[in-house]
Amino acid sequence: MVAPLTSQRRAELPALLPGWTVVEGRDAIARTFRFRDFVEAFGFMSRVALLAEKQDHHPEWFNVWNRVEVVLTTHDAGGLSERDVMLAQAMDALVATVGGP
Ligand code: H2B
Repeated sequence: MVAPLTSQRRAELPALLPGWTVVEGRDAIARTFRFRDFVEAFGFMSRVALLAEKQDHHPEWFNVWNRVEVVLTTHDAGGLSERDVMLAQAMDALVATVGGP
């Protein structure tokens, strides 16, 4: 079992992850990434997949051409945990180098 995010940490989320929103009706966060084309979008997904596997923490995501819609939550915590914050920050850092929004 993974510890859920504390309420103090939740209050920090907007500042920590400004590009992300809280999903309505779920304890999860979401962000839509847009790229120049499919190859860039898929390149991003490939990099994230390797990270996710290393962290043993996997995104829910949906891709159409240049768009990647990501939802993060921790199934083992029944909601958000520090693992989601870490993966979201890693994705944000990746788009800064791969290109994107
Ligand atoms: N990913 C996500 N998003 N949440 C989890 O709770 C989770 C995961 N648990 N990836 C991992 C795998 C778990 O199922 C394995 C057994 O460690």
